[in-house]
Amino acid sequence: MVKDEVKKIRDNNGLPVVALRNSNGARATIYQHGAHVASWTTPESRDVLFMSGRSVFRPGVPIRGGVPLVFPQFSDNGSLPKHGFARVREWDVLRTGGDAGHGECSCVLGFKSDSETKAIWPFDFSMELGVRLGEGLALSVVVKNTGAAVFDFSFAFHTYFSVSDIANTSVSGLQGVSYSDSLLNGREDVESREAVTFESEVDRIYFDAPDRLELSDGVARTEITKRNMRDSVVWNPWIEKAARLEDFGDDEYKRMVCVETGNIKSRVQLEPGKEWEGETRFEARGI
Ligand code: TA6
Repeated sequence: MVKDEVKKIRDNNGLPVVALRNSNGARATIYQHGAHVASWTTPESRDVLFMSGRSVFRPGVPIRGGVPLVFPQFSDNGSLPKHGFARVREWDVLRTGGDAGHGECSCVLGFKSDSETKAIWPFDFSMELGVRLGEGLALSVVVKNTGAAVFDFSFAFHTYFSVSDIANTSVSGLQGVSYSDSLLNGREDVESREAVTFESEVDRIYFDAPDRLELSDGVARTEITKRNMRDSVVWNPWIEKAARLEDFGDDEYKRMVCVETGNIKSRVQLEPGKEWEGETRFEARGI
């Protein structure tokens, strides 16, 4: 059996990273920059998450791949920077835990409002991201209103999954679910297909999506579950958008898909002193 470990290391650019290694052989790395889960490898050595070969790893710049955290604004739906600020801020490591025979090792990162966040979003809050690495990967988030004024926010795990070929990739579980198509100015419709497939750019927010979706690329499956989160997003940039993204390779759209979980359309409203918690889990499956 492999010895479990939780280590604080630095990446090639000197950025601090928490590296988790479970006794079952699973591994994950989490950047303090954005509390960003950058990789997750299963006990069978399957690399489940996609990371762009062109991603920039620098303070103030979002990482392209893994699990960016969207907070407190989704996309351009408001006056804040795109997808908010949580993904470009430096987080603290609050706690770490080896698996100690429980089959899970973990870490918790935290981030609080400060003068920089208050200059653009005038609220007091604290946030924690919990990462639990066991048979699968569980991510939990807690947002607390530590101020005197009520606020509302969007939150999402903007997860990039690695796929062997987008042409064979499908996301099932969304049939009959209403969505807004970001490529058609938010036009709303209902998903008619048993499985969402990819022949061009796809960028849809599914409202009140089921808590369990399945991603398949014909070689492997990943089960994506969520708790206390209402919406899901499916995104692949396809050829033209991939070419426009500076930190993304022209052909990389063939090897990734984002399946996101969060509260996007239905923003969370938090009274002073209250907290909100949500969770998403990924389980790797065979075909
Ligand atoms: O969640 C989908 C989306 O909002 C897309 O519209 C797409 O642009 C993507 O996120 C990536 O956004 P980013 O700011 O990371 O380039």
